[in-house]
Amino acid sequence: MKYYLAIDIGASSGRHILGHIRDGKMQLEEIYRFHNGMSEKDGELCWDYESLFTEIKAGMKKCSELNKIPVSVGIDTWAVDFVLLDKENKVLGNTVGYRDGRTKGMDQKVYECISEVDLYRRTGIQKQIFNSIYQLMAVKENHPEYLEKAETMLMVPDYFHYLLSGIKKTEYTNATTTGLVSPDTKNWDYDLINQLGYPRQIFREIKEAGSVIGGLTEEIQKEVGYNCEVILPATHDTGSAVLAVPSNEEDTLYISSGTWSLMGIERIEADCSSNSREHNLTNEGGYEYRFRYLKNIMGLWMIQSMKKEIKEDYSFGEICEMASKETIESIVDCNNDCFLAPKSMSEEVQKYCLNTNQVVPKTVAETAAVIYNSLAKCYQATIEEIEELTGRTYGKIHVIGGGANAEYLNQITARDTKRTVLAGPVEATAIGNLMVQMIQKKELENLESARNCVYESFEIKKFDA
Ligand code: ADP
Ligand code: LRH
Repeated sequence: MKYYLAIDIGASSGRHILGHIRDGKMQLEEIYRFHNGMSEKDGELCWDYESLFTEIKAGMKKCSELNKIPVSVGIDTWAVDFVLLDKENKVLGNTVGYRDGRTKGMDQKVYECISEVDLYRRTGIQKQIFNSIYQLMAVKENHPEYLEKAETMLMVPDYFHYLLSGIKKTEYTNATTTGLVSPDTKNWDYDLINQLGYPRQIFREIKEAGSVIGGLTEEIQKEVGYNCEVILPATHDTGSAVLAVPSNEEDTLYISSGTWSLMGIERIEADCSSNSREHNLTNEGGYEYRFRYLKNIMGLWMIQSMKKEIKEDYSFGEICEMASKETIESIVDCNNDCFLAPKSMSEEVQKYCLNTNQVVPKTVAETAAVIYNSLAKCYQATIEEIEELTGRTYGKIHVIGGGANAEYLNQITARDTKRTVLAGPVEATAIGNLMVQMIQKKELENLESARNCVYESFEIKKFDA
């Protein structure tokens, strides 16, 4: 049996999933899971890459214990965050995460170098204040010494791949989320990088998803008990997730639903027009240089944050079930920046309702109901925008990722959008990660047959409009 290991680290949790093909179907085994999140350090919201790497190795060791040694391993994580490495390959500064406030005002600094209109025309990336382009401007403004000392900029999964293999490579799909890659050349836009005054030599050669970058270092082999190839999956988690949408139909609409809700379609050409920019849609780079034309919606982060604040230890399933019994009709604008990193999510939702003269939710169930209903409304508005921009219609929505478990949200999404919702697979990101490794190793023929295999292998629940 040939096993492949996907290490999928989302903003809220990470997991090691072993995959193999049996009788034409993909089989998954979750062998390790760990928590993830940002926490404050020196007044900045940071990730803890050291502890994440310890978890990465602990999960890899599990394969030895189970005597299921993978042929290859690949890591995907959330997008936009990066490390700057000095000449000794040490991380410069705090490992600041995308929800930190350091990017405030950095958009204007960027637009002093290039107008917002030109930036979108060149990169096609939706403006989000936390994109790496704005984070790098924050480094340039507050810690120019880091940029002076930096030899390499690596995106988070590239950094972990480097720690595993000793080889520094930049994977294409995640690189596009920096806002510094050209959708035409699929390479760093060095003119843009020069215009912004970022040191061009820190941006490494870009490799396509599916590239083999090497084996494990001797030190890692000793720790985990085996050697295997390190293969670049679509290292942007959304890039991996969307590969696992179980459909080969032309007009397929998806929501990759986890910490964020990423709603959109796959297409061959990027749309960098003003119309697209005005609707704040993005063209993220995908496997085989396809594009994900989508919108970032604040997503289940709002539920996650609320869950953390409450004293009761409800599960996500319980919160979702409780919300389904409520009748409160208040709606918030999920994409309002006030929900990005509030001190208290429940209070922020309440404040929003108060300020807009709506009923203020008081209980956990009511607050969750407001959030779920607001997400469904946001999905409805986003479909309309995508249909207008693409001139196509979409009769179904594929919901993939952890959020596919949220039955109530699936029901109201079907109700509000008047579309059939097809929910699953839940572990789409890990599956997409595995698909790229399996295609590279010729276990699966190509993306089309891999998507058929996903369709055959996993349960998909249907919710009628
Ligand atoms: P990420 O990869 O961004 O960390 P996941 O894809 O793991 O996120 O999705 C996690 C989210 O899925 C949770 O925040 C939660 O809202 C939702 N979720 C998971 N399981 C359930 C469930 N049983 N019922 C309702 N929602 C769920
Ligand atoms: C989802 C995700 C999304 C990005 C955000 C930073 O996990 O990668 O695609 O926009 O995190």
